Amino acid sequence: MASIPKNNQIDQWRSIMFLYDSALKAINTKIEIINNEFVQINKYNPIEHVKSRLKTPESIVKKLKRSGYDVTIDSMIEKLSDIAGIRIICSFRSDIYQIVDMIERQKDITVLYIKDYIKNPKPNGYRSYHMVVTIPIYLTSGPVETKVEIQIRTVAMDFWASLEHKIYYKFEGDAPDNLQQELKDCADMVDMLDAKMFSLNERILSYSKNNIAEQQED
Ligand code: 0O2
Repeated sequence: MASIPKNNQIDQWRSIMFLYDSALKAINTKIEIINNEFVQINKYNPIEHVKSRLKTPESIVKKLKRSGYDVTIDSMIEKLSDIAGIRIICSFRSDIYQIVDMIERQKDITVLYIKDYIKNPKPNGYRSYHMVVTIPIYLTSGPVETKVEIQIRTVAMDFWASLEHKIYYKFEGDAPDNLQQELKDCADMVDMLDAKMFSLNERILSYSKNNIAEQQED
């Protein structure tokens, strides 16, 4: 196959990244609306914060090489699902599944696949809910379905994942056994903390409801 002239590749790269960037914007807006609707219905804010990012060219090349794929724009589009990534950080585990449900009900979002690392944590202790979705981006030439990876996790899970990520890269994936074991122990503590915070919150909510009911009876 004849090689593509360099400026064509640059143009192709720019057009592709424009699509991913637009998809991030579209999903971010949807999440904001979902959050606002949630606040209206449930009277509290389930989302602590949202982070979004486009994967860097270095990170794209590294991942393609690590997975044994060709380092080309076509293989990046076909094989990588997390070039556009959004992370939604929630207070409680139960919020995660409500948000997932609200995302799944959006008519223009197609869920390609999910990975529920909360129900099935990774052996290292990683917990998070991953959805790979597509959303149409309307260009003058027509709609282009564009992939976005949405990661949803609690504040505590996110705290753990950031530290684990740092250690993973520091030791290039080969951290000493004792460090890996301590991280796994921390992941179990994070899980316990999430469960405790959830039950505490439930008690606080039922206390407020009972208080209001008692005040109305008086
Ligand atoms: P980076 O450097 O964060 O971008 P798929 O995307 O489904 O085709 P993949 O990448 O194996 O294949 O999917 P998976 O398991 O859903 O992982 C996607 C991303 O989730 C990773 O991207 C990480 O950001 C995060 N992740 C997955 N496993 C772990 C883990 O054990 N620890 C931490 N801290 N994060 C994890 P990248 O490109 O691997 O890494």
